[in-house]
Amino acid sequence: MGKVVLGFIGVWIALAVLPASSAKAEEGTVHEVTVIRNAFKLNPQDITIKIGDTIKWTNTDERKHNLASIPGSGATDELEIFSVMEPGAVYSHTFKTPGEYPYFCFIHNQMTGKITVEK
Ligand SMILES: [Cu+2]
Repeated sequence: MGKVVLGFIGVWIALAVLPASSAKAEEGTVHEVTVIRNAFKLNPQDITIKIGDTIKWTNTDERKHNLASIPGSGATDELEIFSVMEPGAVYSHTFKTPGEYPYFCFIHNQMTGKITVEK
């Protein structure tokens, strides 16, 4: 009877501890993309990452830039990338599906970029 109780406690402890450690293992790399000041450009413009990685955009410009997926062109039907970025704003998005994600600034259409997500 005592072993059963100890075994039960052991399983309970394992369940309590495991979610935290597996969540940590799923964390990917964070890649920085900068909206360059007074240039209407992204740096880097094209970037290749792995599934589970995060892109962190920072708007270093003094004007607002609205980043969005180019409709109908991404690896998913979702609008994966969407952020109204005020000056100084930071926007992060984690990619879970492999493929290409072209995006642009929908105020300044010449500002284009692409995220490629590899398995
Ligand atoms: Cu813009």
